[in-house]
Amino acid sequence: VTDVLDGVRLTRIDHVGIAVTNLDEAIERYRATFGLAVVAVETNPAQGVREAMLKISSSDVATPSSYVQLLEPLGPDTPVGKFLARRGEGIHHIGYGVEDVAAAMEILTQQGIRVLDERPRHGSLGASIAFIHPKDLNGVLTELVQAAHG
Ligand code: MC0
Repeated sequence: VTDVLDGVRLTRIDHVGIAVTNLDEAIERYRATFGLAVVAVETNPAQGVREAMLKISSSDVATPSSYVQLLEPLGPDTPVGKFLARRGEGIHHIGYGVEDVAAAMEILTQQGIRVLDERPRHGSLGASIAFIHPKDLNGVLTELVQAAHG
């Protein structure tokens, strides 16, 4: 992250979030199709989801993994629940890696981009996250992910 004019530096694609109606069935489908390892299944009440992270392994050990994130809503009146009702299953958001999510949020806010969170929130695998409004990024709900260290 440098300054406002340069925008926010994205380091990688951290995950692709996919809205699903049945998490356990979706996990089995992705496992059987791609042989992905399930590294975590977590419930995040604040985000209204039960979710699984499936690791896409890189052959280069220096490159951090990226993930398929399967998202099942905890109820109809949650972001993923509303998305499923309106659009059905499919890609819900893209998560990009950043080094410093709080600094990134500040830069985007100064640029007039709508950051949906006032402060970083808890994401999968201990990450700090923030969402950007899909209408400000060409219809794609976008998440910034500062991975947990150690
Ligand atoms: C809604 N819209 C989307 C969208 N959801 N567009 C693209 N991708 C999505 N996922 C569009 C609608 O179609 C509508 O467009 C417009 O945005 C406003 O929709 P709305 O129904 O008025 O608004 P809401 O109440 O559904 O809110 C949408 C919004 C919300 C994106 C602001 O879902 C939100 O704050 N999401 C961030 C949190 C989140 O999604 N959490 C779940 C994943 P039209 O053209 O019809 O007006 S949690 C997660 O993933 C964590 C655990 C992690 O990664 O670690």
